[in-house]
Parts: sequence; C-alpha cells; structure tokens
Amino acid sequence: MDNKSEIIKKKLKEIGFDLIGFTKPKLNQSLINNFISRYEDNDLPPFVHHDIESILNPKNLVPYAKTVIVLGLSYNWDINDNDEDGYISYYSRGEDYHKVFKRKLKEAVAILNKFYDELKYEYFVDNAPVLEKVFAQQAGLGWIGKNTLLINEKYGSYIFLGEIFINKELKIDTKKENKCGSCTACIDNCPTGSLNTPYYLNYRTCRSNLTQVKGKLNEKQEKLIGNSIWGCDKCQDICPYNQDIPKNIHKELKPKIKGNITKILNYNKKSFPDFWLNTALSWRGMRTIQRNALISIININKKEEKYKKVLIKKLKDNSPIIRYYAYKAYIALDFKLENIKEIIRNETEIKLENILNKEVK
Ligand code: B12
Ligand code: SF4
Ligand code: SF4
Repeated sequence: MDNKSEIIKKKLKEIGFDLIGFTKPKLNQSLINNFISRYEDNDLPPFVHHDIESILNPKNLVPYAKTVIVLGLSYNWDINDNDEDGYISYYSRGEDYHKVFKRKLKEAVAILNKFYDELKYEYFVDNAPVLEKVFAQQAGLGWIGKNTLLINEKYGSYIFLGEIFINKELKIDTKKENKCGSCTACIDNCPTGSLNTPYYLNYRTCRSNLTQVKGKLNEKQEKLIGNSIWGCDKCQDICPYNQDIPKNIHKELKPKIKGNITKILNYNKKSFPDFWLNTALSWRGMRTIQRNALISIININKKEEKYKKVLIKKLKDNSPIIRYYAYKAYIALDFKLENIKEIIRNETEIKLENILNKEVK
C-alpha cells in the first residue's frame, strides 16, 4: 500500500497538482474546536455551507470514504497593476478556479481508476460542506496561519484547495505543525482590524467578505471596502511565507482582468466580456462588482472628469442599487447637482433614501 501511495502521489504531481496529501475522513478535534464554538455562538461567516452535520462528520457526506486526497494548486502570478485604481484580488483574476480545479480533478480520477477496480469517489472544491483548510493541514499540506489561511512552506498561501474522497486506503500523511511563531504581520497589515484575535476572522468587517455581500451596505461597511472591487489580499501579501515563492505555474490562472474603475463601470450588465464572466468574481453578479467600483470612487475621492462622466451614465442604470451608489458618489465628490437635475427628477428610489439630506429637486 505504501508504495502505491507514493506512486499515486507521483502521478498526481505529473498532471500538475502542486500539493498532494492523504488523510482520514475524520476531522482532528483540536482543529475544529474553534469552528464548533463559532457554530454554537451563531458566529459562522455567510458562505459557509449550511450542512453543518456533514461538515463535522465527513462520513455523513461520503459514507464509503476511507481516504481523503487533499490537493493544492498555486495561483501566484506576476501582476502588472500600474494603471489600476480599483483592487481585484489575485485569486479572481484568472479563469474561475472552480472550473480549472474540476478539470484537473477529473484527470486525477482517471489516474486513480487505473490503480483500482471498483473505485468510488466524490470530489469537491470550495462550495461543499467540507472544512478544506483543516483537511489540508491534517494531510500535511501546510498549517492554518493567524490569517486563517492554509500556508505551505514552499508555495505560501496563494494556493487553492480541493479534495477527492475515495473508498480505498492510502498511507496517510502527518499533520503539519504551525510555523507562525511570534509573527503578527497579517494582523498588523489588515486594513479593517478583522484579525485582531489571531486565527479568528471577523467576517463582519473583513473587506473580502463585504465585497461579496449583495445590496446596500451601511456607511461603516462602505468605508471598510476601501478601493476593493473584489476580495482582499493584505493579510497574505505581507506574510513572510509568501515572499520568493514559485509563480506563473498554471497558465489558466494567468490574470486576465484589471481593476480599472471607469472601464468596469462603462460595461452594462450584459456587455461584460466573457473573460470577466469566466472568473471567480462573477458568482455574485456583475452588479455587485459595479456597486463596489462606485463605492471605491467615493473612498478614493476620484474627482477627475472621467469619473463624473461615468457616474452620470450610471444614474440611468436599470438597477436601483447602481443608481443609488452613482448618486451617492456624485454627491460625495461635490459634483454640480445642476448637471443631473433632469436625470433624477423622476427618480423615486434614490430620493426616498434621502442620502445626504440634500435637496435634489
Ligand atoms: C466562507 C469562506 C470565506 C469567508 C470567510 C473566511 C473564513 N476565514 O472563514 C470569506 C468570504 C471572508 C472568505 C474570504 C477569503 N477566502 Co474563502 N472560503 C470560505 C470557505 C467556503 C469556508 C471557510 C470556513 O469554513 N470558514 C469557517 C470559519 C469558522 O473557519 P476559519 O476562519 O477558516 O477557522 C478555522 C481556523 O482559523 C482554525 N483555527 C481557529 N482558531 C485556531 C487557533 C489555532 C491555534 C489553530 C492552529 C487553528 C485555529 O479553526 C477553524 C476551523 O475549525 C472556504 C472553502 C471551504 N469549503 O473550506 C473558502 C476558502 C477558505 N477561501 C479561500 C480564499 C482564497 C479566500 C480569500 C483569500 C479570497 C480573497 N483574496 O479575498 C479570502 C481570505 C480571507 C481570510 N483571511 O480568510 C481559499 C483559501 C485557500 C488557503 N490557502 O487557505 C478556500 C479554502 C477556498 C479554496 N477551495 O481554495 N472566504
Ligand atoms: S482579507 Fe483583508 S480585511 Fe479580511 S482579514 Fe485579510 S487583510 Fe483583513
Ligand atoms: S503573516 Fe505571520 S502570523 Fe500571519 S499567517 Fe503569515 S506567518 Fe502567520
């Protein structure tokens, strides 16, 4: 069995997985205590899968599972962001990793099928009731850092995680120990104070979370977004384990989009190019992206003519939320109300909000 485990690892490496480890379909108690207490306190972030029973009992999810193969793909790429005014996090700039990962998982299953008769399997990436970072730490891929992300000594934390549950025994790997030591760089560099308690992410203030929440945000949340169009990397950029790591490995994950605010706002909902729709940021809809771009204009105080022009255009958008934020930005930047009087004369929604108690008639 040991030899087979090694050969399988080698084959999975050959098809491009950067990290490979094996563990049992049972969670290590010390790594899930925090999850359980947050669940009991009703303090789990949104976007955590609702099937808590399966999260805590992986056999509930895949009853026949004997081994969990945990896999990692590096997404660290060179980024040229000179001409950007809005921020797009690294993980969402290339092709949607769910798709890239799933293609590779299919290849992995084809390999496993050559080794076993009657192989049964299920694979997952991100959106299943699976604590992926906990499995990854158990399978020796790295450790969960104070920024709550899985860090590997060679590849850093810019890695995606996925798993294959199989009905066969493999030689399991040993859990990696935590190597954060006395470092607090991620905590100190978080712009929103969301990591003030190490290993505990306060999703209510986390910029990454707020850029993904739909609809109207409150004033405090709007400020916390800063200039982010999508996601946040500040607790990773600074991490000593993310310096001098391998890069530009998977061509599918090569950055294709940029955080250029006026360009983003000049698209309408239907005219976003396919390469935008095919990234991991599209899952909350392009209106959420445009809402964040409008909030960014306010936060970075962009007063140039090109911003004014695009705000006027957005005041006529079909979506009330986009019109609301276009109006809010227009007022916040002190552009002349005179120019938009006609556009907003018949507006009901933004008037109702009475955004800054300004008279718009
Ligand atoms: C919900 C979610 C989010 C939420 C909440 C994040 C969070 N930390 O919980 C939001 C939207 C904020 C988010 C943001 C991001 N996410 Co996300 N997210 C998830 C998701 C779907 C579930 C995570 C989860 O279960 N959270 C529940 C909370 C309670 O658990 P936790 O904070 O992770 O806490 C664990 C540890 O901190 C540990 N722990 C707690 N205390 C202590 C103390 C000690 C001493 C130790 C050792 C451990 C420890 O215990 C907890 C688990 O029991 C996973 C995919 C998955 N199914 O696992 C992806 C996932 C975690 N996200 C991912 C990514 C890439 C991101 C972003 C980097 C994206 C971006 N650039 O904006 C940010 C990073 C923000 C951050 N610092 O975590 C990757 C991370 C890969 C990696 N290397 O770790 C994942 C694994 C997706 C994937 N398949 O690749 N995400
Ligand atoms: S993603 Fe950004 S806001 Fe969230 S914890 Fe990390 S640095 Fe803080
Ligand atoms: S910045 Fe320091 S404390 Fe934070 S995850 Fe990296 S090593 Fe750990």
